[in-house]
Amino acid sequence: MEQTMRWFGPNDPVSLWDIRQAGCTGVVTALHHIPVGEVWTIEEINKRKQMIEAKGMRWTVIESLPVHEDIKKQTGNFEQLIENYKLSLRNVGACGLEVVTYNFMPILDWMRTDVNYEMPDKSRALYFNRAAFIAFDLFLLQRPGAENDYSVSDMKKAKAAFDAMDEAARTTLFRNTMLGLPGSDDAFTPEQVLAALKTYEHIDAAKLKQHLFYFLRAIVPIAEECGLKLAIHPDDPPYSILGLPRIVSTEADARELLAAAPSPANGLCFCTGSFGARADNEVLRMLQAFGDQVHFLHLRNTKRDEEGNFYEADHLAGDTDMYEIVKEAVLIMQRRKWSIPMRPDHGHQMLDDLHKKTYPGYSAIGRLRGLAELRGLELGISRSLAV
Ligand code: DNO
Repeated sequence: MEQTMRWFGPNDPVSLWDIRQAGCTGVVTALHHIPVGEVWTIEEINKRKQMIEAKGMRWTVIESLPVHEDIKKQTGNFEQLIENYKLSLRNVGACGLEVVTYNFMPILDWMRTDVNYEMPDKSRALYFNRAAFIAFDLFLLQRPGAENDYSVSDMKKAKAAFDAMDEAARTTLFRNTMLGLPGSDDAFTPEQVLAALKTYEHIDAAKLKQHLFYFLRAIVPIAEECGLKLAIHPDDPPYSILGLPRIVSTEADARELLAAAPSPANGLCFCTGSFGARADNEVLRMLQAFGDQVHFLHLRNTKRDEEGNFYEADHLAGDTDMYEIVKEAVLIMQRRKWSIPMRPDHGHQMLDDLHKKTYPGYSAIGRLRGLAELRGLELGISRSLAV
């Protein structure tokens, strides 16, 4: 696997040298300063590319070339926005980049209720607590109609969890759930979220799928022509939240979107942590099924419980058998004769990083640990397969 780490750009507290010292040959980044929907120019792409190459690495994957909400909803000037997206792809291709990650999650990207969950060794992990999340929805966000989405017993648990929180805990919960997108310091306001949710009132999963497939049919041929590999990121967590449809959550979803625009360019960012947060996703089987269309690997592990809570475990621990996953990745790469870019997705905040301000999940040392473990695992597996 090509070893990479995500870099949020010049403002990232983790530097490109840090990434290089972690043993990466590749960097995963995006032009976060360009507003969603605007064209990425060749000049801007090259500027970023040169920054990375100056440190002896290459820009392996774009994560993300974000999709404008109007494309997801097919509102406003979405046709023009699709044209802009195509042009960005052409520019990216002209600059010699290869893999483009994006997602089709409405409004919100990932969601956690706690970004400082203390592990027994005092490192900190990201955590999704279902009762806390429902409490947020019902009592803090006060989303109209939220009570129709949960069972009576779920709501009781949420009420009990909420009653047990003091003001500070409620404020923290609110802040965590309203965190903006990874790489951004801006948080959403409840008014923004409620207003945005309203705009999805008439969009169910079937409709959102149609919009995704429409988008794919428009952009996949361009990507193919430019020698690019598109990699859609799954929903995180992989089910509907806040009444919003989520359509890249399961094996069936992935199968459908790949079939909607068949092409070597139409592929997945296979995120073991996102798919793995759902007990009915057989992550290994999915990797076996989609191996030829996996253009990017996010390796991360989660530990679920029966209540629907999950925390981000060490990379080699948790519910997903990382040995089996990496072994399958090695087999896929042998077959495809291509080194799949991989990044250790998230890591615990630990050691010196406990005293630093970093993007939740993206501190340097925890990811370095994950990467080092995965690198060793891969080496051991490929050597033993070669004998
Ligand atoms: C979270 C990330 C996601 C991912 C986007 C891709 O840490 O894996 O936010 O970057 O969904 O578009």
